[in-house]
Amino acid sequence: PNDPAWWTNAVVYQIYPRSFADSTGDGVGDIGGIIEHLDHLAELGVDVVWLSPIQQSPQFDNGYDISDYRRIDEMFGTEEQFDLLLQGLHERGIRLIMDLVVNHTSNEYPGFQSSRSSRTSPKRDRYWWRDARPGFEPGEPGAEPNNWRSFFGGSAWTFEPLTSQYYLHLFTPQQPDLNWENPRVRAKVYAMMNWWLDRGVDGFRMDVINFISKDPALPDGVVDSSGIWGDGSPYFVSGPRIHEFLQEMHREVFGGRSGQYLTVGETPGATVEQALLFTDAQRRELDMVFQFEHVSLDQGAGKFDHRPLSLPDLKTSWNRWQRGLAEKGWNSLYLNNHDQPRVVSRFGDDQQYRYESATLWATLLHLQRGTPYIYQGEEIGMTNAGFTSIDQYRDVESLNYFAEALEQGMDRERVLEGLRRMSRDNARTPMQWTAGEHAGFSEVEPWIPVAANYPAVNVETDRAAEQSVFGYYRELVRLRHESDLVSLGDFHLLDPGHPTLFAYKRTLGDQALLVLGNVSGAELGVPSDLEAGSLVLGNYPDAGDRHLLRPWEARILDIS
Ligand code: TEU
Repeated sequence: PNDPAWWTNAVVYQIYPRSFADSTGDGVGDIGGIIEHLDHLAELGVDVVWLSPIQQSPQFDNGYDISDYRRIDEMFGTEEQFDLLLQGLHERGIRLIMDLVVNHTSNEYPGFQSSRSSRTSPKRDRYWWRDARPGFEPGEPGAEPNNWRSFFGGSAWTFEPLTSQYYLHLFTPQQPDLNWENPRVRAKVYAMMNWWLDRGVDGFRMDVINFISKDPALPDGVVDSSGIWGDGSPYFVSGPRIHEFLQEMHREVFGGRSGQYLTVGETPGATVEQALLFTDAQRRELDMVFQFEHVSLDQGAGKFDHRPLSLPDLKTSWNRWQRGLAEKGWNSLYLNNHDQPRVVSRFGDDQQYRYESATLWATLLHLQRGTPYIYQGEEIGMTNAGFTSIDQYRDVESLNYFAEALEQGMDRERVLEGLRRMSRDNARTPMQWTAGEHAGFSEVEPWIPVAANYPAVNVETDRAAEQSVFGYYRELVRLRHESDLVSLGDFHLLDPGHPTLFAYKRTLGDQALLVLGNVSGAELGVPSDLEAGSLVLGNYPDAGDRHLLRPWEARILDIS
C-alpha cells in the first residue's frame, strides 16, 4: 500500500537507563525508575521509546558489551519489571524498541569464552582470530595482524596467550567483534531478535550495524597521524556483504510478521548514497539510519580536537540528506544521544539564552522531513556536565583518551577542555527531575555526578516556568502528529550561505511552512522576501517584529 509508514509522523524518545531514574537506592538508574516516569513520556506525546541496553553485561562500555542477550541485568531489575515496563508503555500507546548490539559481544559472553579456549573450539570461527603478523613474534609490539586502531584507543587487536593468536575488537578489548561471515553467528542473532519480538517489543535500534561486514582479508588501513595505527574503516564501514546481511536479517526476522515494527540502524560513516540503499523500503533492509555527518562538523583531526561549527556547513549537510532521501528512503533526525555532547552547550548558549537556544535547535530539527529523536533531558534543555576534574568522568572512551593524550605529551588543561566539550559523559549525567537532593534522580550519591545547575534546570522547575522547554517540545510533537505537511512535505533550504540565519520551507500541495532560525545571540534582520506568513509557533512569548529575529529566535510561519 502507498500509505506512509506509521513512523513517518512518529517521535522517538531515547532512555539511557543507568541515568534516567533510580528506584532501588543504589545510585544507578533502573527499570523501576522508568516505570515511575511513564506519564512524563505520555505527556510529552512521544510514540516510541528506544531503550539503551539493559541485558546482562559486565558494563565495560555501559551495557554495550552484552554477556547474556536474553536476560535483564539485575542491576536494572527483574524480568517481571521489564514486562511491566512494556505493558505500561503499550497501555499509553507507546512502542518500545530495544538496542541490538550484535557487531560484538562482551568477552564474558559464553560463546566467546568457548571460542578463545582453543584453536579447535567449535565456536572458534564465531569471532575474528588471526596469527601474529609474519616476521613478528606473537605478543611482541607491532605483531598485531593489521594496523587497525580501536575507536577507544590503541590497537583493534588483543593477544590471547592461551592460543597465541589475536582477536579483533573495534571497541574495547572486552567487546570482541562477531564474525558475521559465519552463518551460525547470523542464525543465532536472528533467533535472539525473534525471541525479543515474540516477547512483545516493537523493533530495534541497531548498534554500529554497518560495521558487521568486514573485508575478510582484513587489509591494513592507511597509516594515520600517529604513524602507527591505520584507518581500517574502508574495510568495515558498510562492508562488502552489508546489504546481503541486512536483507537476510529482514527476511528471517520481520518477513513473516504482520505487526508494525521499527528498525533504525546506527551507521557511522554512512554516506547519503549508502543510506538510500539502507532505507529504500523496496530493499527491505532498515526503516531509517542514524548518520554522523552533522555531528562531525565541529571536529578537527579527531573527536576531541574542536573547531567552531560553520552554520553554512550544517545547512549544506542537512540539505544534502533531506534532498538525498526525499524520494526514497527516510531520515532520522537527531542532535542529542548518549554519545553526543548536549546541543544547547555544543551549538547554543547554555548560560544567558538556554531556553531560547534549546528551543531554536529543537525547531530546526523537528520541522525537517524525517523521524525526530528526543534524548532524555533534551526536553528540558539539560546542558553539558561542566566537569572540571578527570575524577568525575566515567566513560571508557574519555578515560582512555585522557591517558593516551597525556602519554603523548598533550597539555593536561587542553585535554580536559576537549573532554569538557566532547565527552560522552556530558549526556550521561543523571536526569534532573527536581531541585531536590541528587536532582530527584536517586536517594543516594549517583554513579556519576549530577550537573551543578540541577537546582535551576530540572523537570519540575521547567514545567512550572512561563517559558518551558518541555512545553515547547510538546508543541513540536503535536505539530508533527497533526500536520502531514510537517511529516511528509518537501524540504527547500533558503539562503544557504547566510552565516547565522537558518531558513527553510516545507511544501505539500498548496500548503507551505516557512521556518526561520536566528542561530546567534545577536539580533538579525529578516530578508524582505521572508517576512510574510502567520505565526504557527515561536520560542518567544510574543510574535515580535517580522523584520527582526531576536537572539536564538525560532519562528514557524504558515505561508500557504
Ligand atoms: O557507538 C558507535 C560509535 O560510532 C560511537 O562510539 C562513536 O564512534 C563515538 O561515540 C564517537 O565519539 C555505538 C554506541 O552508541 C556507543 O555507546 C558504544 O560505545 C559503541 O557503539 C560500541 O558499542
